[in-house]
Amino acid sequence: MTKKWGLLVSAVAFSAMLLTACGGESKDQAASGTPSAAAPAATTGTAINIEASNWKFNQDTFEVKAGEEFTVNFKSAEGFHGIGIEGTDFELQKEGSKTLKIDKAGEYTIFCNVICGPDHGKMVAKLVVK
Ligand SMILES: [Cu+2]
Repeated sequence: MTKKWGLLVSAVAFSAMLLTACGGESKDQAASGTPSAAAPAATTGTAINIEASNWKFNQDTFEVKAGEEFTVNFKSAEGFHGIGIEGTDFELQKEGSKTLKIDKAGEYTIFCNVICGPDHGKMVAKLVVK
């Protein structure tokens, strides 16, 4: 019985996610009642906080150190977005935290990996690895 209920809840949450994926308003998220997945894991090294809204990130540039683990805390503050980091297999959607290490210094593009609306293509930021 519990299992059935869990499936139903997942299905409903998933539909809500699909609906908000098109750059919907943030109030949709509250309505979905999805438990927050944002319980921040133990932070490793530097933490960068990336927040996405329609259709931009909270900063143009983020900076981390080469060869050192860092934690990315991601949140879709408005709408439903995700992030990927060019040249890595890093990805997060909606919200969450993940640790990453990049050995090679340089500039990497952070992009939105959810087709989120008309200005999806503008959702890029720079990750500077020094
Ligand atoms: Cu997008």
